[in-house]
Amino acid sequence: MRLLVATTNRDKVREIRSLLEASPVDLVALSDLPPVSEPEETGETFEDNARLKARYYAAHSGMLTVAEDSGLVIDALDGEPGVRSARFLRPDASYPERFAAIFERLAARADRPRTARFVCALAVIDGQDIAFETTGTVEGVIAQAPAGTGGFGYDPIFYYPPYNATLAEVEEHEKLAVAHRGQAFRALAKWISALART
Ligand code: ITT
Repeated sequence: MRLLVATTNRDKVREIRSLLEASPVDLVALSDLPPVSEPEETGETFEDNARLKARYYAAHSGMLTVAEDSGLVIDALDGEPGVRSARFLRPDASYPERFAAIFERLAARADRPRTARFVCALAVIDGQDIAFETTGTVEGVIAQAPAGTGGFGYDPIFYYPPYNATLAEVEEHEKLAVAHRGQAFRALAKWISALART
């Protein structure tokens, strides 16, 4: 079974390859196919955007395709950056700039809790149809300052209380064991195993 992993984000590709390492599938990356422009992520939910991306790349490739949409939801900022996590502030803003903007906005709402979650909605499209869907989330707190050099994106400001560390301060396997993408792709791995047995 071949499965197109439809993401342009290299950090996601690395995590997904590791999470599906033991699954009986041949993973194909977008970089293995002729280049196509990226779809516009017009959905208002992670689930809508995951379906939209998987449908788009499945139509282009003719392959069984998985896509995921993920991001950081901060309660005190009414869910921002949310589905706009990759574009927050400006599409080319650096993460330190984004962290500074988040800290500033949180400081203006110091009465609110700093609770947050990472969300990963995953969709598999077979032809036109949704073959499998799942959503993973991990609960945490926005740190007082960035810490750690591992992971990617917002990991340095995502403090995970059970580890007493941010997700950028732990080993990759420790992040994958608890985080949103790990949950979603482990559910996908179960679905693949069940399919492979039929
Ligand atoms: P594709 O759409 O091509 O998959 P993308 O990076 O644009 O790539 P998203 O629209 O799903 O993907 O945006 C995800 C953003 O959410 C990502 O760029 C990070 O800013 C943030 N994010 C998602 N998962 C994360 C994680 O595990 N750790 C830190 N930040 C994460």
